[in-house]
Formats: sequence, structure tokens, C-alpha cells
Amino acid sequence: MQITRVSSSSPKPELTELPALGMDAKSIAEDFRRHFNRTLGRDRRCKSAFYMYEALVLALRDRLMERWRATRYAYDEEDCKRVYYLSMEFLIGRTLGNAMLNLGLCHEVEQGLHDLGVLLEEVQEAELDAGLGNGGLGRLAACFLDSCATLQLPVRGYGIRYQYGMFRQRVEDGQQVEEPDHWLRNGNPWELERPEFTQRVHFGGRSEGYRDASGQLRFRWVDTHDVLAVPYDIPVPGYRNGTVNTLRLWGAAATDEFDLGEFNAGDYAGSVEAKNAAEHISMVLYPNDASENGKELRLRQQYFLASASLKDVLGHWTFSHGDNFSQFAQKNCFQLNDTHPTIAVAELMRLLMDEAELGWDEAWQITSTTMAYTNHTLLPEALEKWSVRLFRQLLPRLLEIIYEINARFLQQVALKWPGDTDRLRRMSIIEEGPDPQVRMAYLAVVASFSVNGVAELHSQLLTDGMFRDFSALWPDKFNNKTNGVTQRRWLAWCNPGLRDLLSATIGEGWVADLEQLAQLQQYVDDEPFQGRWRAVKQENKRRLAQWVKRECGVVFDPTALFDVQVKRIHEYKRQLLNALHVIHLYDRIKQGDTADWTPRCVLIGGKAAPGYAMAKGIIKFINKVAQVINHDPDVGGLLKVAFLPNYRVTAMEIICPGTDLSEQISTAGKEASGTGNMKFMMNGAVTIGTLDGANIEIREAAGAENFFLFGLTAEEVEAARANYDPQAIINGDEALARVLALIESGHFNQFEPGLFDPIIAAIRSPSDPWMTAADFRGYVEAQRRAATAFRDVQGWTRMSIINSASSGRFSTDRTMREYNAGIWQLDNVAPLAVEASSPL
Ligand code: 62N
Repeated sequence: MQITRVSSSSPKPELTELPALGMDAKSIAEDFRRHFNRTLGRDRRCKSAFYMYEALVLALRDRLMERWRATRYAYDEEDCKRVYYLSMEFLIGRTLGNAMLNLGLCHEVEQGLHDLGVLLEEVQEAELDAGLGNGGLGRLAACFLDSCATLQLPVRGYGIRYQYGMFRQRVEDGQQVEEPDHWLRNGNPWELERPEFTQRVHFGGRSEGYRDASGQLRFRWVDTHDVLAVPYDIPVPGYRNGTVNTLRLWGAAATDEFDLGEFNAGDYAGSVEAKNAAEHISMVLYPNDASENGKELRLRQQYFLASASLKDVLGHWTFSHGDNFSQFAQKNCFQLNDTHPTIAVAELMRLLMDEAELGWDEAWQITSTTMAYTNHTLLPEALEKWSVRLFRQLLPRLLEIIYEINARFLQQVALKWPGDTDRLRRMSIIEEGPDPQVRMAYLAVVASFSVNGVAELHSQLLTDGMFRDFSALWPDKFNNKTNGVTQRRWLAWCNPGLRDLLSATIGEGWVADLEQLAQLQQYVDDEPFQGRWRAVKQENKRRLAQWVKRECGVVFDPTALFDVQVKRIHEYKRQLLNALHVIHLYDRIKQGDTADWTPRCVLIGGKAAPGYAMAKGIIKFINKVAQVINHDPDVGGLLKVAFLPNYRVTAMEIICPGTDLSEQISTAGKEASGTGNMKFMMNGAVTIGTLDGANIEIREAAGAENFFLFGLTAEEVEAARANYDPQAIINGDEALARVLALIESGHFNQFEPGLFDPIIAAIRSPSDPWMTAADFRGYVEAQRRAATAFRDVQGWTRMSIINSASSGRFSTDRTMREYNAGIWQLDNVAPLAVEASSPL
């Protein structure tokens, strides 16, 4: 890859007229004060942490602005190829720390505030998480943006500015209670509203054919109900490189037609109601992390994102290239984050044909060479399908286009497999039946030039299973891009103790090049280094224990084994298996089987989709089990169990540095990749896990001896299904039989008989899709190996160091390089001169 421009060679003298803002503690402190006193109008009598936070953000934002513009200018001037990452979710978390780190201002800010008598930590706590995502898929999008900015890749994120992000979770009597997350209540100082780039998005109406000036048959979409999409830009700084990319989030607003006098003057209330309906589109993030529920509002959200983003990109294109689209596909690429934005395929066709007046073939040529699709799941219930009826009602012109795409596609299939009608039925984008459905994943595959999975096993299973027919037709479309996480947030920022130890030992290079962690291998047996490693971990465990005490009221002893499972609650992730093991340990304690015991603190956290009854039942189960165990005087310090409420990005920043054992125990073949597993590994946790998702690659990297493996393989799971007999397993395993008997005795639900019946039934069911009983024995044995290993202090430290040292591959910097080499083919573009507020 070549650097097409360096910041020192700016040919634009007028851009350097004013000096850049100071990057020292004193300048920052001055700007902080100025914003606090003048921009915000506060003084020493109002030292609320929130206004100090806001003042600090403004001071940093000033420094981002000039770099942001310099980056934009460079991309425009270069007329470089660009990628647009279309995603319904960006799970950002907090931005302040990340901005400080990437601007290289951590010490300067701390010093500057200190000189004013302000504690940085307090200021940071005033920032709310931007929880605009459910879990891994949304967080991955946020890590991707950080890495793209760091690699100076011209990538822009497009998403939705939800007024309410992921719900806040409280636990009341062991039960999940959801509360709205009104994260914008006090405004968002990071965002910049850009009303000048507002787009108009159509809904409803009907499609109408007509002859254009040259007599050509064309279509237009008429009698539509329109909604405005207003962009809000969030800066995405690269790591100390002057680049600032953009995340553009669309907020919905009513059009002028809703203005009271003009529209519906006779019906004041009705008019305001209609305005309300328009603005509902960006009101709330759907909190489902697996199954789509076919709600109309969700389809509206998807189209809103796709249409606004494409119009924005095409608007920019025609601004500089007029109506000449011949180079469009060479210069633009859309990466679809799962099927959620896939309606963009049909919308791009519509815009090119109905508005830019291209013919079908030309429009298809462009669409099918600019769209790329990433799949994040194999679970059939997560595959998006939209009813044709709903589509016709809401997006009639788009449905026509989808039918035409399908007709032409099926012709191609018929040509390759003449007479194979079953295959036609299987592969059709439209699933026929009493209520026909649009299969969004098939639309995405048909229209994309690249389809990727997110870990090696997952990508293999896609071409062997879900997309088997498609892979036979287009073998070259399919590829793997193993996920990663950004080490800036997930190591350098969240684990300052380890950051300093790493940098003192191998230098700071790893922050931008994680493979450099391999240099740690030479210290794995170095006792003084091991001692420092343990001291860092100990301090992080102390910090985590404090947090657990505050949030759960449970006391963790930092010398115990910290055993952690945090992720969305789902049966396939098998938090239940974890709970069964906890009960087994409890049973052993009660039986006095505690020779060579390793004291253990088990932390479980995660949100359940509000409509997912079983997942909510599992939360209640874990809480009730924890309550009994933590209050049983026989247990004492041998075992502690806590359910952490409201698991979120900011919680993980405290959890992963303080974890010893990372639980990655999904039923093999079900977890596409996992990314929490990578955050734990980087921070020196050892994994206990199945051969699923990226666990396989983690184990390969760390070495089998530094990973606690158990369980059926994906192949074995499928083979075992037909004759799965959990009763036989229970009969043959005394420990499991005792655990189930204890649950069935009502020991954990004294006052609520029958509460855990669904859980017991699931484990005992021969059709249990997650085969919890099948992996129990292997899991307990792996846990025993882990407990024994933990007692060997040096041996465990060694494993911990090796895990961190082998995590180089799991940086999103590597992932983004692979997307770029295999899919995007972007040049790196450095910003123009970093200085200067240019004269308007
Ligand atoms: C995760 F449309 N997926 C994978 F509403 N999905 O489970 C994990 F149905 O294994 C991967 O590591 C990670 O992606 C990154 O590749 C995930 O987080 C969702 O959040 C989600 C959201 C909405 C839907 C479906 C799935 C909906």
C-alpha cells in the first residue's frame, strides 16, 4: 500500500495561516477553562462533573476539528476510492478516553486538569455510554472504525442516531427489568449536526410507469410519505496520525409538509401525530441480538439508513462527477454489516435507474460490483425475512426491483442446472408459501461481489451449509475475515497497568502494531517480569472486586480465581452450563469434597432480549443460585457468584483486565466468532472454551497447552443430534444427576415452586438444540484442570503472558488490512497539513 500524501508536503499555503491549537497541558487547561466559563457559562460555584466533562470535550473537539477537515480535504483532493460501512449498530461506549489516547494527549489532559484542581477520573465518569448496539456486531463496527482511521483508510461509517440506545438493565429480585436509555438527554458534545446534508427518504405510495423524453419506459415512485434524514457527524480519530474519519448517524425529522398551517390545518392533533410518526423512525434501537421479529418500524429503520446513506454518497458523486457513473464502482464500495442494511441493494438500483436514468444492465453492473456482505450468524432464527405483503405496502418500487433481480438470477441458476426446480425453489430470493417472504441474506449474496464470514470455522460452515448452493455457483465470492478488536481501547486504554509494563518492556510499538506483543515470548520465564505481570493483574482484580462490591454487593477476594462470562444471554452461549458447574462446585463443598480447593469468584453478566423468556429465566436462575451460595455459611470464601447488572462497553473496560479465566463455552458451530474472547486474551486471561468461532484460532495462536478445551466439535454436535439422549448422560454421571436433583428439590427457589421447570426441561430434552448435558462432563473436567493450573502461580503467570503475547493476530488492524487487501482495495491517504484554521 502506498501513502499518497504526507502531511508535511501540503501545497496549500492558505491552509496554514493560523497556528494549530497547542497540544500541551497548559493550552488544554486554558481552553478547558475558556469553554467552562464562556462557552458553557459556568464558574467555580458550579463544579458539576458533567459541565467539566463537556468543557473538556469541547477543548478536545477543537483539536479534532482541524484534523477532521484536513482529512476530508485530502480524501476530496485525492479523489480516492472510499468505503462506506453500513450498519444498524455502532456500539461506541464512551468517546473521551479514546479521543485522548488517539490524539496522544493522555498525560497532557491529566496534567492540565490537575493544575486546575480537577480530577480527570471524576470528569470521565460523567460521560454516558453511547450504546447504539446490541453486542458483538455493533462493537465490531466501532472497533473497525478505530482501526480504519489508524490505518488512514478512507472509510466512513453510516448508522442511525437512536434517541434511545440499548436499554439499561436493572435486576430486581433476580429478574431483569428494562429501563429506557435516554443517552441524548443532556446533548452529545461529540456530534456535529449537518442539516445542510439533509436527505429525503420515501415511504409508501405506488410505482408508476411512464415514457421519458426519448420514449424509454421508466418508473417513478409517487404519492409517497417522506421523512427527512438529518446527519449528525461524529469524529473518529486515528492513533496519533492526524487522520480523523467520520461516523455519520442519521436522525429522522418530519418534512415541512407537516408544518401546522400548511398541512392538515383542520386537524391539529392529527398533524402533530403524523410528525411524531416520522420522528419515531430513529427513536429506539431494537434490542434483539438474534431473532428478527418482522416489525414494520424495523424495516422502516433499515430503509431509512440505506436510502439516506446512498443518497448522500450519490449526491457527493454527482457534485464532483456530474451524471457520469462510469468510474463509480472503481471509487466506491459499500460493506453491509449483516443483512440489516441489505435493502441498500435495491435502493441503489432504484436511484441509478429511476433518478440517474441508467439502464438495468449498467445499474446492475455498478450495484453488483460495489456491494459486499458480511454474515455474522448461522442461527436460522436470526436470518432476516420480510413479508412480501409488508414490502409492497411500505416500499412498492423496491419490491418490483427485488422481483426483477430474482427473475434474472433464477435464469442464471436454470442455465447452470437445467431442470433442477428444487434448486430454483431453494435458491430463490422469494420464499414461496401462504405468506411469501423476501430472504434478505440471499438478496445480499446475489448482489454482492464478496461474502465473508467472521472466523475460519464460521466461513467454512457458511459455504458447507447456509450458502452451499450459492458457493457452488460462485465459489470465488466467499471468503473469511476473522474478527478482531482494537487494542487501543481494549488494552492501551482500559489496562493502564499492563500498558505501562508492556511499553517499558518492549516499547510502545504494539499500540499501532499488535504483532509486536510476540516479543513478550522472551520474558515468559523471566521471574522478575512474571512478578510485575502478577502485580498488574492483582491490582486490576482489586479494582474489579471493588466494582463488583459496589454493583452487586458481593465480596470477591482478589487472590481467588476470577472466572468470568460476560456477553448477551442466549441459550447457545450456554450461561446455563456455567451455572450447572457452579452448582456442582457448591455440591462438592456441601459434601466436604474440598481437598486442594481453588477459591473461585464467578462473575456472569449480560442482557436478555426483552421478549426472550428463556434468557430472562436464565438470569433469574443465576441470581437465585448466587443468592443461596453467597449466603451459605458452609461455602465461606471457597466460592462466590455474582450477576453483574447492566453489562455494557464501559463495564468490560474494567472486567477484562481483572479476569483470570475467560468463559467461551457456546455449543460448537453456533458462535460465529466471539470478540470478548479476544479482549480477555489480550489482557492475559486464559480461555476455557469449545472449538467454536474464533476460539479455534485463539487456541492455535496460544498453543493447546495454554487453553482449556472441552466439548463436542461442530461436526460431533450435528452427528449426535439424531440420537441425543440426555437422560442416559444424566444416569451415567453422578455429578450431573446430583446437580439436577438439587435444582429439582427447589433448593434455589424455596418460595417460587416450579420457577425453574423450563430450565430443567430444556436440559432434559432430547431435542435440546444446545446439548448442554452432552458437554457437562467435559466442562467440569476442564474446569478442574483450570483450577489446578491456577494453584501453580508461576505456571499460570506463564500461560497468562503467553496468551497476551499470542494475541497479535486479533487486532482489528489486521482484520481491516485483510478487508482492504481482499475486498476494498483502498489506498492509504494521509491528511493534508494538520495545522490551521483556514479562513472561510
Ligand atoms: C455477533 F436483526 N452477532 C456474533 F435484529 N448480532 O454472535 C458473534 F435480528 O459471534 C460475532 O463475534 C459478532 O457478531 C461480530 O461478528 C451479533 O452481535 C447482533 O447483535 C444482532 C442484532 C440484531 C439482529 C440480529 C443479530 C436482528
